[in-house]
Amino acid sequence: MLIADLRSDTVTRPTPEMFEAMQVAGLGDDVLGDDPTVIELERLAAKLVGKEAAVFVPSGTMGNQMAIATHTKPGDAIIVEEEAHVIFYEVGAPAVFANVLTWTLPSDRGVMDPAEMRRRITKRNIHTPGTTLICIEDTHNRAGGTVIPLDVLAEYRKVGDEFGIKIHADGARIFNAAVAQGVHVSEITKHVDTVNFCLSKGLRAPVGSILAGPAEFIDAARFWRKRLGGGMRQAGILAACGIISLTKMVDRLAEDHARARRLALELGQLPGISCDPDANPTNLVMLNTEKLAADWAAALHAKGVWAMPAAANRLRLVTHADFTDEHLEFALGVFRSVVI
Ligand code: TLP
Repeated sequence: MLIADLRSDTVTRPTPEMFEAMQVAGLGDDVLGDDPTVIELERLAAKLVGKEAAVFVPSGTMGNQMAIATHTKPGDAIIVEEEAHVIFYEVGAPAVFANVLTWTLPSDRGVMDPAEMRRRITKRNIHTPGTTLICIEDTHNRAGGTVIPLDVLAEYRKVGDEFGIKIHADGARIFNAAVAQGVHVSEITKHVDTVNFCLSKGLRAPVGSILAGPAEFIDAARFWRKRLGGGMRQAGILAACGIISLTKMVDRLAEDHARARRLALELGQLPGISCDPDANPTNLVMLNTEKLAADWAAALHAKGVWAMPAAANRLRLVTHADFTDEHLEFALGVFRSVVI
């Protein structure tokens, strides 16, 4: 039976070219700093996002937490959107590792208001923690893969510069944001000090993320990677796939966006479901369900369509390279046939 796995873009399997690249990759010991394929990936990644340096890390979660811990001191405050991945899905890590306080801000579909940001910044004194980092998420996962407009990013930069506060982007899907806006990724990353992005989502690598930023920052972040147990040895095997991700997998993200739009347009017409396609501009589709999303997920699963609830009445579908046109037609048919 065909399975349409829409749980996440993390489910993509490496391509035949990736398997081949793993076999022939030059290897060393990355903790000792001499794995040539990791070095090549880090150089390529840094150049792509217009930063001095980059470090290859096992996961996006680790990249984000290394960034927060490197940018801050225990007891500092950071500004972050209230439904951001670092708040919602990283198991309280900012409190555990960096020991920071989080000022969480509401947003309009993942986009925080720069004026509100300015109001929430605190200066360190005998009572208040100092705010030392703004953390943004682009695309925004829980908001439905939404994109932060470039002019808003420029406003964030102004706020950061005005208060001497660094900006970190959780850009797990930043290439989706770039493709959706028709710009080179560096047009986004030029507004932030550091960026974390995943190779293992829409870009199809089996494992791995990149944290990029100023050389001195990345040197310091490497200590956090080791401290968190993220030092990898012959990591060139994985980096070889990451190189293919960055050189060959970016443009095809437009296909995932087109299939997501079809899902949003057609499923939003079904009884008991609503969805605004314009609110889901990339590869994530959030369906508002009258009945419980968990009931939808169970009924769909029984028929070969896998999806995860994002909230009680919100079902998340994520398109990716292993979700083809055939899967799309199949999934639409299954949705039409399900009775909740
Ligand atoms: N997100 C996963 C789950 O954790 C929810 C998914 O399936 O979407 N930032 C953002 C915005 C993310 O969406 C994710 C993964 C991460 C960071 C963390 O990446 P990993 O899973 O590599 O730690």
